[in-house]
Amino acid sequence: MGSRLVIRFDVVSLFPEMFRAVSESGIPRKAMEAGLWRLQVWNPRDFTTDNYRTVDDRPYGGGPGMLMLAEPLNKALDAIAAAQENEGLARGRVVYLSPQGRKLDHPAVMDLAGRGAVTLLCGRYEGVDERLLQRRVEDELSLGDFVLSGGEIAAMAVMDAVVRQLPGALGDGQSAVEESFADGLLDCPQYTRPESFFGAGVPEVLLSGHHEKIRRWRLKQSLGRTWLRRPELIGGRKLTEEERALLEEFRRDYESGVQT
Ligand code: 4G4
Repeated sequence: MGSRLVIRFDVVSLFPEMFRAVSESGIPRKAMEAGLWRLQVWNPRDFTTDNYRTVDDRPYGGGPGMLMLAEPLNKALDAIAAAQENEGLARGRVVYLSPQGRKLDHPAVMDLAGRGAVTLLCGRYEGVDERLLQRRVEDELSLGDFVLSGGEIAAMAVMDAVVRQLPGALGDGQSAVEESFADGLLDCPQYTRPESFFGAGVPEVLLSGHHEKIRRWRLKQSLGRTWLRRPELIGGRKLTEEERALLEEFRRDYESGVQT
């Protein structure tokens, strides 16, 4: 029997209720029902010991805002490690979502998808005491160069991206390898009914039933869009002879103003 790919996510967050957004809708919900992934959310407030259940304090050196205390986060991460061990899992990689992290991309998603357990740490306020990060965090990831009010939405984006890569997560007929970025290119334009929308039609070839022509048109559009919108992706990818020829064709069409 082949080993099924299952992931356990443990999330540390002051707002556990937010995570219903990923576990109760769409593909991730279906995948969870199919047993492909599990989620447990841990509230650092439950690991405080003072009467006020304090999770934040003012930064040494002064300045605006508050920081998350190291101690409740450390205890939450200890409890997570114990729970993972209890299930016979290797300790999950601890990932901190922050604007200072390296940019999340498809290879980073596939790396996480290959692990049995992943722990996501969500910052609030102005972030987390650096000593907790030094001691416990193994990887710092960012969705991009912008700031969110907390790491929760970034953590949900990571889980969604990872879960849809697990074998069986997408219904049959869909395949993660056929989608954008699996092959390092942007998706081609797509059309559905009606055949005319405010006078705009559908490219003839898509109505032709000629599967090989359709495949070549789609590949040409993917290459062309990637060249126009994300040229650095073309530079970092060796093209096959067919791809080189199709991109050349797209450029000639584009430079002479031909509509596809
Ligand atoms: C760490 C430090 C991720 C985490 C400060 C998290 C954007 C991203 C946070 C903060 C985040 C991203 C509250 C500023 C939480 N914002 N780009 N915010 N802030 O992936």
